[in-house]
Amino acid sequence: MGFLQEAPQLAHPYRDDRLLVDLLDRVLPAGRRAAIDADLDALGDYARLAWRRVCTTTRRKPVLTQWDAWGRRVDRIELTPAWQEGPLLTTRHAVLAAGHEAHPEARVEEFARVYLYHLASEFYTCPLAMTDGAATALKASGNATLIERALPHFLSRDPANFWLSGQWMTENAGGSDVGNTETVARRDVDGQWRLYGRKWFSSAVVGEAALALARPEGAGVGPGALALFYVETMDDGQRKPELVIDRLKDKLGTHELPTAEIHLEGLPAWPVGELEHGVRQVAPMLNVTRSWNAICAVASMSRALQLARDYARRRQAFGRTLAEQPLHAQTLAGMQAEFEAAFALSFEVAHLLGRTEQHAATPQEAALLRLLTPLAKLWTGKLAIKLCSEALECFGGAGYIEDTGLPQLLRDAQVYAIWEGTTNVLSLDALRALAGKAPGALRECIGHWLADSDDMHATSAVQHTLDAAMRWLDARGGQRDELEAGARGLAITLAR
Ligand code: MFK
Ligand code: FAD
Repeated sequence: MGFLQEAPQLAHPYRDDRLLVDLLDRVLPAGRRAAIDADLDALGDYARLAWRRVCTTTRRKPVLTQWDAWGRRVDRIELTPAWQEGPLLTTRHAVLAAGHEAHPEARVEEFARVYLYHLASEFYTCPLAMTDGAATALKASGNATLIERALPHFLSRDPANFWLSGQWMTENAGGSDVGNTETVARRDVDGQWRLYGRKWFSSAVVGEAALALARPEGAGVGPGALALFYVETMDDGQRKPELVIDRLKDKLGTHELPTAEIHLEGLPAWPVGELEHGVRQVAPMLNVTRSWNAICAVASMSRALQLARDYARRRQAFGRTLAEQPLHAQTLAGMQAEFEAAFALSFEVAHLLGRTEQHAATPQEAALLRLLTPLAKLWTGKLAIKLCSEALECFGGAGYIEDTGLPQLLRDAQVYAIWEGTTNVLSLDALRALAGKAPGALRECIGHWLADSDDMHATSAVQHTLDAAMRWLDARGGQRDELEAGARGLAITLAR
């Protein structure tokens, strides 16, 4: 046999991650820093084992069996091994529970765990994000009955007691524009609400609960008339017959994640709050899942880059290693710089989220969080695709070959920009945040950054963006359309 190329080796995802370790050393008080070390170490170990599994086994997709041998409807979903291990890993290492502890660093501690666990989890983090979002939205609703009922499960440290929650928003008629929702909520004579309709994407279909948007019967049209409902999907370990799984979707990536089309045929439901303004009520969930999305996008970039850097030291071309080739080294350095910026922005969101939730944030920080959440989600979503694509190229032809485990990084990265609000929808959301309730506080905050910056070009670009957002607030007709058409450019400029 002739020359054999060494495969890239994964460094320890926690112990060898300079960025993460430095961040935690800087942000956390010494006692807290020491307390989370064992969980992070264990999640890093698990991530390494999972990478070995990716490289040595044929990947599997979940399988839906709708009928049993005797003709009974069962809608049973067989999950991949990582998904079966999900509840144990999540609860043992307090992935969700950590984020809801009562101290301002709680979200940083949670998202450090998410960052380490995400790729190993095979997108089990998707329903985890939604469960975290549901816990946050229920807390914000102040609905004591539902909080008491669901949160002990969502935030449990015991796998036997742990529940996942879905987020049932998207329908055929509208994923971005949920005002087109067709699902109807009807009230029985005994006062029980029930949901009737079809949800077109449901990624936590194996979960035990969900928050769902629906239109109470007789309510008006449009988004303002939607209500937010809490549902449970299981009865005595069996899926409720009023929840029918039509099929699992065949997707470009996130293959291990069972994303289903479902029908609701009178599924019992409980209003989370008032019977209108459901979008307003679900917004805390959206902001949490968007923060998860940013952290998970950064985790994908980190993995792709770490492997590409390692490979550059193992692969020779034209008489020296790729790492010694100036142009290849420059390519990697450029990618690393973009990744580090995305990492900093995403963890800044985590930091601000924790401070805001624990009432430790200034009004400026709270306003900044509202803006940075869509910016971090949209920018990291796009950057993950770009960096994963570039990283695959760093392996040459090997980057295109399935059993290296590499192509999956690119396939999976494409989803970050689509779900939880597309790039355009979030660019408009960023405009809304800039023009929203606290533009003064935001401008003041951004003004402080600009005062510290010696980059004249960036300063004038940001000023231009802020001015455009303010004009958008007051604009009408064609002028408003023109400003909206530029929203993506404004958002990316601000994020950078
Ligand atoms: C592994 C990685 C982890 C990620 C897991 C992801 C799993 C994937 C699951 C999904 O994809 S779930 C589906 C996600 N769907 C979306 O994200 C919907 C995208 N569309 C939007 O975000 C639209 O902009 C929106 C639905 C919000 C538009 O609805 P409306 O009702 O036409 O908008 P409007 O009038 O702007 O907002 C209604 C209220 O909500 C307003 O408050 P008020 O009623 O008090 O005026 C808004 O200010 C408020 N609001 C909207 N977005 C908000 C918000 N408040 C705070 N934060 C936000 N982001
Ligand atoms: P559309 O809303 O039709 O958007 C099409 C295009 O139009 C996009 O490019 C968008 O940016 C653009 N666009 C729309 N409005 C505007 C505007 N005003 N200005 C400029 N451009 C605009 N949803 C759930 O509710 N629960 C889930 O569990 C879930 N899981 C998912 C899992 C996967 C793998 C995927 C891919 C999606 C999932 N979704 C889920 C759905 C996802 O949230 C939606 O697909 C997404 O919000 C976009 O909605 P849409 O598909 O209807 O696209």
